[in-house]
Amino acid sequence: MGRNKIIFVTGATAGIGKATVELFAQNNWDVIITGRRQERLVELQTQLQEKYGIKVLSLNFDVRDLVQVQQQITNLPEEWRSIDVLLNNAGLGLGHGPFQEADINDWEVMLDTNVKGLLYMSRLISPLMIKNKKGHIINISSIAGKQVYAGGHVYCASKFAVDALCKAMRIDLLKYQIRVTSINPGMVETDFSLVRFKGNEEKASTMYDGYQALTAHDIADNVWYAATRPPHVNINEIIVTPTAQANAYHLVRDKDLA
Ligand code: NDP
Ligand code: 8X3
Repeated sequence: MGRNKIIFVTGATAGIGKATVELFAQNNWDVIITGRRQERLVELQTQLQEKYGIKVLSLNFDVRDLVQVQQQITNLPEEWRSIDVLLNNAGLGLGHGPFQEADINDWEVMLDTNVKGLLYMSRLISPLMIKNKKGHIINISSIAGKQVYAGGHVYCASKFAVDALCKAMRIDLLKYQIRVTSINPGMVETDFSLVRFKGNEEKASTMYDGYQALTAHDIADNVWYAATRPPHVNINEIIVTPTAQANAYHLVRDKDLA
């Protein structure tokens, strides 16, 4: 019997990344789970192994740290080097206010995580995919990478960069038949807003008040769809919003429905 396929997910300790590893594990994929919160990785690894009987490799590192990323990828055990899917998911928004008043450190964190982290991961894993003659890089971008909204400045810029990098990687990896997909969600109810508003629960929860936001599982389902097409099919991009949202500017709450 051949071995299971492997998905490598950055930011598997919460939200979209966690829902994705659960869905793939449920479907007999082996999973590489990563994130900075070690206690969550330990708990998730045990849960996935016990519930689904699949193999789990847990790697505790920060995608912003090139030295750590290099060490983790260089030292991947042989049986984990044949990666079928890399999901670049680790990311965040920090702050939501006028550009001219923003905390510059928030910009550094967003650009280092959303752009440079994704670059480090893709740069180091794509040669393994080329060597194995198979692979698929799936990037979680955002509708913020398609439209700029007030107070979104650097978060939007980071996701516009992800959009450009997806297109660029698709071209350069073409001759190796490595697929590249971007998934661009609208509002998904996760810890995203809690992180963006720096722990302000009240402010975070108002983002999801009065309408049905997407769930992390909805996005995991998009990742699954993209990853399980026949080898000759590449889903270039998916833009997905709640039914209550038309784009980055138009969202209808229940009280305003016709
Ligand atoms: P969560 O806050 O729930 O999860 C974020 C994940 O990213 C966590 O697992 C976190 O793990 C990880 N992460 C953050 N920074 C780092 C880092 N420096 N190194 C390693 N891992 C890191 O948010 P979501 O699940 O919503 O976000 C996932 C992705 O989806 C992000 O790229 C986000 O921009 C994107 N997105 C989210 C939308 C939404 O409305 N929620 C909409 C569109 C896109 P840990 O803290 O343990 O390191
Ligand atoms: C997260 C969704 O619209 O808040 O990427 O930017 S949004």
